[in-house]
Amino acid sequence: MGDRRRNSPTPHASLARFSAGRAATLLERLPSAPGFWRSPVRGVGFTAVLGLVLLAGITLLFVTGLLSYAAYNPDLNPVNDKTPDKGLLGFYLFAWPTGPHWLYRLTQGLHVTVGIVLVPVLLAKLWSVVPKLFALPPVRSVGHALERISLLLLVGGALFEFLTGLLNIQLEYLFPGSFYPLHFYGAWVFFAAFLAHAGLRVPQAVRVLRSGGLSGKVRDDPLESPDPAGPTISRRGALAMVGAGSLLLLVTSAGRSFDGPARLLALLTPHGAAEPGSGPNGFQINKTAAAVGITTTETGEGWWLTVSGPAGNLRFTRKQLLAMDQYSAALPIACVEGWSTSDQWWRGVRLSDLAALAGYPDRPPGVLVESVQRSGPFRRAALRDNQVRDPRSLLALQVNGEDLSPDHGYPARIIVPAAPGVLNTKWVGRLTFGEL
Ligand code: HEM
Ligand SMILES: Nc1nc2c(c(=O)[nH]1)N[C@H]1C(S)=C(S)[C@@H](COP(=O)(O)O)O[C@H]1N2
Ligand SMILES: [Mo]
Repeated sequence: MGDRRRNSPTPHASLARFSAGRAATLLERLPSAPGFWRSPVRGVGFTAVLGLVLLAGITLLFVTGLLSYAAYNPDLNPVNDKTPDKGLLGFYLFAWPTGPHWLYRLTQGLHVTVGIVLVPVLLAKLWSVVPKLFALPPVRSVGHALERISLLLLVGGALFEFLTGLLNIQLEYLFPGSFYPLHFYGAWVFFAAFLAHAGLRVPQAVRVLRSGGLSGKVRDDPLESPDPAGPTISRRGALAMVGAGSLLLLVTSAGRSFDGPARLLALLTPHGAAEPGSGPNGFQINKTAAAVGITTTETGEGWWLTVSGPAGNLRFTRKQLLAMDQYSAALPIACVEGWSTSDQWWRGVRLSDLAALAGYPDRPPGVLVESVQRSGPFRRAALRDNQVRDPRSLLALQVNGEDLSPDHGYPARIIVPAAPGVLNTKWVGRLTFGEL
């Protein structure tokens, strides 16, 4: 300041000095200047704690995410596969089991709840390393360039996966059809970058926490501000705030996987609090009959079920189905969006009995299920032989002691143990048993 006011020998030199000074102060004010980031909370110990939490949480997210894809049995039939171009990435697929009957409820409840709960941790982690993202020069060597590219995939991948996941559960099918491949490919890119980063950083994180601990001084701490501002909160306090944020999200979202008062607390999520209404059919609905254009024209007196197989095409009215042996099974609905119901008391005809009528008296094969619904992504689904053979797998006609309501799939719907909701086709019109 004072410098600039002094008289200079020539106007030109003064101008040059003036702009150089201005440029220097401007540079110091940019996020790329080490002095720009002044929070005394930043430090490699703080980053290490958040990183280790993410290591556990994101590994769980990746595993449960891959399981969710496997649960659709995408390799069984193209109608189950929302990512048909997966290629080698489908190497791990297996026949999804039918037990324990709450399996998908658990894996997908964890996937969505952990994803929501990790948001504050992810944001805090990004905040803790943000000076590094702006550091100049952007690239120092070939090795450094490679690391920067992997960081781009890591940060971009993390933001992309969390955003697409959160938007999908909040705004149901915002990206119709395309959500599944986007989130699936994104997961592989993100997790590859994540593993590379963790491989480099976990040893460092463990070392730092063993030696200095969270608040201890680390020599040449790469994340400590060179010009720290006065403290307003301790590192421990900042971590506690992140933890409190996560806890709040946990309390306001986990309830969508439970009944009773817990569900009332699920304020943050669709199909959470207070939605389902009361009565025997008073549990969560994904799409109502009206939403997919189902009317009594399709499901009223004129409805019949077609069952196809080696025995030909057989037709059954609802009355005829009700006259067959009826079985009960206590099974939940567990949606890919993470919400689930507790066990409902379904009653109807065993899929294996229908397979026997279709010409497969023992060891029935899989079945292609088609709804009377004319369009929409979930109007058809294929079930594997292990699912057809499970005695709890039903073409349900009733639930909790009453006829199915129109919204829960009247006149008949599929219910299969441990399967994702998308395989529990509503308003069924045709079953085709055989090689799929
Ligand atoms: C969503 C996952 C994660 C994201 C987006 C992320 C992002 C980042 C970024 C952008 C940096 C700055 C890199 C640089 O230019 O130096 C960084 C540094 C660091 N990360 Fe992560 N990270 C994640 C997970 C993890 C995990 C699982 C660990 C393991 C404990 C970890 C430990 C560290 C450590 C110790 C540093 C400081 C490195 C240093 O400057 O010395 N991070 N992270
Ligand atoms: N015909 C048809 N069946 C369907 C769907 C659909 O859109 N159409 N949605 C599925 C999905 S995604 C879920 S989670 C369950 C929800 O069943 P509910 O609405 O009875 O709870 O139904 C499944 N069956
Ligand atoms: Mo669903």
